[in-house]
Amino acid sequence: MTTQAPPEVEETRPRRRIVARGLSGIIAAGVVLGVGELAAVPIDPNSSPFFAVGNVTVDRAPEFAREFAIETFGTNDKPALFIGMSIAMVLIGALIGLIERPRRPLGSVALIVLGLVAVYASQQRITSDWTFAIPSIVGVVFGILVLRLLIGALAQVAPKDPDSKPVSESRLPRRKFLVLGTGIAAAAVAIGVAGRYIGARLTDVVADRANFRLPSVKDKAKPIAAGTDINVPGSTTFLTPNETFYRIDTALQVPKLVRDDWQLRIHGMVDREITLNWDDLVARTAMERTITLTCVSNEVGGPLAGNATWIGYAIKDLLDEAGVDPEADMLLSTSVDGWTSGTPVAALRDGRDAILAVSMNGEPLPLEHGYPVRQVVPGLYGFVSATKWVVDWELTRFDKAEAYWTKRGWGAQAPIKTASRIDVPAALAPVPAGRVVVAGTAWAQRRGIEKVEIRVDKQEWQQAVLAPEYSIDTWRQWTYEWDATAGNHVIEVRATDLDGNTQTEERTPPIPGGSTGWHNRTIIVRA
Ligand SMILES: Nc1nc2c(c(=O)[nH]1)N[C@H]1C(S)=C(S)[C@@H](COP(=O)(O)O)O[C@H]1N2
Ligand SMILES: [Mo]
Repeated sequence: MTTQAPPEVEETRPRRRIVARGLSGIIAAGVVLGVGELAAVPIDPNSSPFFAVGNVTVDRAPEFAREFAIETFGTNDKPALFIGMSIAMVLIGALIGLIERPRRPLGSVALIVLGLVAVYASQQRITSDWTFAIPSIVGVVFGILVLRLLIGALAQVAPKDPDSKPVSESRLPRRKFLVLGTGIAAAAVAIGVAGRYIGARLTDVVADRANFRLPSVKDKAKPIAAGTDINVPGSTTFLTPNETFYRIDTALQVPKLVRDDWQLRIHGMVDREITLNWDDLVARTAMERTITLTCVSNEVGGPLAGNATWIGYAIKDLLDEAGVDPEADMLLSTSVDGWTSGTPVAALRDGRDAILAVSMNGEPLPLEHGYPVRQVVPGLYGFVSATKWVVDWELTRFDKAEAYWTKRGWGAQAPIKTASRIDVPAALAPVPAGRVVVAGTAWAQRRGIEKVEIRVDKQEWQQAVLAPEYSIDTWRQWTYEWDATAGNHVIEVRATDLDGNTQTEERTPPIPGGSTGWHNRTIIVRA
């Protein structure tokens, strides 16, 4: 213990010391992530400690947390997760800085423990091997070095600390700390950004996609008849542009799979195992179909459905080529990032247009929608059918295998439930009294929509005017002319499918097999 008079720093600025310690920890945590990001470049984008932990968080999130995230952030759940993780990192980093001492390196021990967590997380992907642990280890080694350096420099500034080195009279140590801290923080950010940047350039999937000439198709999609699109401003268009098409997946980083690296292995309960590469695939006869995709997580009235024209190859033909064992009732498909879905083999062979798609609305698949290859199966929710970035097909049985969401409490088989939605007038946007156009969409893929009914303030149900049916596998738009009087009104909608079944009024949540209930909207009508 020193008996010398402490410098002013210590007496007048005790708070600054705490802040400086906290900052040291935050900078060290930033170094772990920044270095980890760069170290991940030669291995795999998902091997960085940040994404390794993020992926495990997504895969292991309890159902209530998932529902909360979807309800609160919708399809912005990924940015929300990144922000949440960054806040957690800052808090944990600050704590690490506060408990680190030159001779009692508790913060360093905490960093090692966190490093072990990241190493564990890095091993959890189907695609990971031991090398995925390297970025976390390298990151933590650098993080500890930086933490020791900064806390050591601080100890010189604050000689009252029992562990500290002898007093230095000058203010140099403090400047040294500031320079070191700022310099290292800037370097950590630069290294992290460089890692992301180089990683993105390494596989130029963007150029690969731009160079892909779509296959020519003779088996075209049926033309879209006039009136199929109701053209009511604010209402769902018949085709959904790729830019606004909903996106749902567990991929924190969009997989970067170039066509040359793509393969589809068809194996399991088959007569002949087949592995297709890109050229094998595009040598086949292409078909084009317009099909409405729907997510099981869609709430009543929600936006998680979209309609696109897809070009691809008949899944049925590929299955026939491999020769499916009659005992196999499930196609377990796996994406390049290890997500799985289980599709009933029967649904793939009953004559519906189940396709292995390479194009969406006249373009190669957008990266977020599965480039270069995804599945599209009419009538089944996406989580049991629409595998994006698909690379593996295993023919198996529902009593033997379980896909990603089924393991997490969702259904094993999930046909799309009939749904209808009011799009206009917009919620709570006042409309003038008089003739008001109510419009929206309805879907019952594989069965088709027979009628849509509207009722205002719980009075008699009235028939809406349906747009022409395009096919039973696409949604069907509708309009209803309403003579609105001033005041607040509640409009409800329900649809009946071509089997004659009307949507049930009973509200049930999306899990396990899709939400039910009538969509309603309160409309404010001005005098
Ligand atoms: N690889 C992969 N494919 C996936 C998913 C996923 O998480 N990973 N999600 C599925 C779900 S739940 C839906 S609803 C559809 C959504 O497809 P879209 O994002 O192109 O709209 O993709 C399916 N395919
Ligand atoms: Mo979904």
